[in-house]
Amino acid sequence: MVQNGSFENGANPGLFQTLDAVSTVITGWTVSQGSIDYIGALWQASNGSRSLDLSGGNAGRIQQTFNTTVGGTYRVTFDLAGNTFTSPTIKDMRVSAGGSSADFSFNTTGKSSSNMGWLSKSWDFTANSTTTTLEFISLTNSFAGPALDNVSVIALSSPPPTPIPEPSSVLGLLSLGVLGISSALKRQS
Ligand SMILES: [Ca+2]
Repeated sequence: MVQNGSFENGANPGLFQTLDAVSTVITGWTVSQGSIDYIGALWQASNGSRSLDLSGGNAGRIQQTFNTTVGGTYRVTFDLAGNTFTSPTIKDMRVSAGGSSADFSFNTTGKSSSNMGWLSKSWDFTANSTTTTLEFISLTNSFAGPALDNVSVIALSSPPPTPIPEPSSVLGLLSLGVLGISSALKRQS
C-alpha cells in the first residue's frame, strides 16, 4: 500500500543528502517538517542500498498518504536503527496514522555504519478516513537520529460488511415461497 517503502527511488543521494521540508526528492514521500538525511553509501541499508536518518540538521518528519477503508485495520512494519556517528546513544521516533501513534527507540551501543543492527518493528492502526497519512517523526533533535528503512503497510481486516443472506437461507426463503404458493393452490382447489 506504501509506494517506495525502501526509499530506493529518488535522486541519487551519493554518500547522503540532507533534505529540508518540504522536499519531495524521495519518490512517494514528503519531508513535512524539519530535515532528514537521505542515506546512500554512508551506512548499510537494511533493504537495498538506501535508507533514512530521520534527523537531518534537526528532528525531521516524513509522510505519505494512501487510500484506506474507514474502520479497516492496518499493520505498518519498518526497520529501525540509528545514526552511530554521534550522540545521543538512544534514538527516539514516533510513527503516526489514523489519529493514533506509537513511539519506538533504538540503542546504538555497539553498532556502526557497517553493523547497523537493524530491527524489524510493527504497529497496527485503524483507519478513520478514506485516505490515511502515515508519518515517521524523529524525536531526536540532533543531526544523528533514528534510521529508517523497509516500510510496508498491509490491510489486516476490513470492517464487517453489510449482512447479506446466506445461500442456504435464500433457499429456505424460496422454499417457503413455494410452500406458500402450493398451499394457496391447494386452498383454491
Ligand atoms: Ca532501502
